[in-house]
Amino acid sequence: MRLSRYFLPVLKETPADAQIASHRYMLRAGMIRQQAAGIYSWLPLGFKVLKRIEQIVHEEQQRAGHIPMLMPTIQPADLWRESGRYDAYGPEMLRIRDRHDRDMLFGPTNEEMITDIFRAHVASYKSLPLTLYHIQWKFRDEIRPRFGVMRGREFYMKDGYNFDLTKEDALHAYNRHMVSYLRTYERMGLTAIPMRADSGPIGGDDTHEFLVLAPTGESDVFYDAGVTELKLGDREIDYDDRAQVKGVCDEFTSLYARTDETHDEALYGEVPEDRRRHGKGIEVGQIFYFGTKYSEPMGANVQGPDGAKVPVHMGSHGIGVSRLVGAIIEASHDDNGIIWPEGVTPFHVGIVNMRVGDEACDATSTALYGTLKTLGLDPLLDDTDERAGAKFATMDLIGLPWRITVGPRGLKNGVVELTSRRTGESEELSPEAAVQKLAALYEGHL
Ligand code: P5A
Repeated sequence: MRLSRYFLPVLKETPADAQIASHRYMLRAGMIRQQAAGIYSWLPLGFKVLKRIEQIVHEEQQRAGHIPMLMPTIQPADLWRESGRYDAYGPEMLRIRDRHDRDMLFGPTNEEMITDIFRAHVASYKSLPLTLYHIQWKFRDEIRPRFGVMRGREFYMKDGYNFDLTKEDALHAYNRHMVSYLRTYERMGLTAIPMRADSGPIGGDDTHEFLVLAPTGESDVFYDAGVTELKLGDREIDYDDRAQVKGVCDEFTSLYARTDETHDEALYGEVPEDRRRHGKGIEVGQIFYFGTKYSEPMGANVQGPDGAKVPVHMGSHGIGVSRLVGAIIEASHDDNGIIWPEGVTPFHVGIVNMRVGDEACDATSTALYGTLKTLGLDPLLDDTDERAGAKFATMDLIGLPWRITVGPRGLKNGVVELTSRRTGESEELSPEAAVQKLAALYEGHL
């Protein structure tokens, strides 16, 4: 993309009502615009990051064997009356009446709807196990929407639902989700720690939240410092291998890590004192096993191997896709702006043409731009006639991990400058060497 033709409405001023870095930078970098409390438009730069995150979520869900689909945002109230949640959900549910006086709602989650789909089309245990998921907008009329996309009213969620014959099978689905989530967050450059939590309006006793540690997080967390060292890395996972998947879950959940909802002072006291930590975290996902809570009242039964009809065991599993944009910024920024991890950056590299109109600068910038694109990279070329200082400030603000600076002085010696946004370190390279280096850096991220 050429910056001169892009839509990047950056703000110079710090918005007064934005209290945390991610909200400030998302507004200043022209990523979002608030349209009503907790409701945002995603401007092109923000939309690009949202889509990169969504793509990683899709890839990791499908790697785990889960099947994508799409359900609507608007749901009939009657489905929720069947499960008993229409009244139980409370004022967070946005209730709507259509022109025929039918009660509808803007879905805050989809347990009822997916259970309805399942009961209409699946009758035998032979169709199990089954995990369906979608990525769709949700609405929760939060009492205090705040911190930008972190606690929105309209927000984008990946929600998946597993259907299994037995509790044991459903717990494997739970474990599979835990491992796939660990991989998903790691690909985004995040450490998200699974913590025992409370199930709230979704239900069930088994639930873990995934928390990114950050002082601006809204959840109180207590943990053994050892959990922050755990990494899934690039180990091979066979998602059908129950023992392996459970082994990974045990590794990630055996040390103490709980939110304040389930915090247990006695158990915490058993953690060696020098490893006890109490801090704040951002909840970027949650997984649940709730057995037959929805299948029983809604009649989602299958015929088992012995011919008897039994309600299926279910769980649901959510990732806060739009919240992740904010969470990643909270975890990765400095005083000058955002620092995107390579896995989610909106553009892979910014090319700053220091003297637009200079023949050599224009030719080299354009050639770099073309070559990078041919290699499958997505560069942003600053071909505007802003001053150098303003160009660098914008690049720092929008946080592309790499910047190539093309200036007349360097070109006289046949070099451009490649700068890391994270370390601020620069090196002078020939344009060809800069391209090669970037291609190598992004291997595995394309
Ligand atoms: C699991 C999927 C559920 O709704 N039903 C379907 C289950 N879980 S949850 O924990 O309530 O939500 C899943 C994730 O969505 C994000 N989230 C939000 N993001 C932005 N603004 C909000 N108001 C908001 N509410 C929830 C969180 O990341 C949460 O973990």
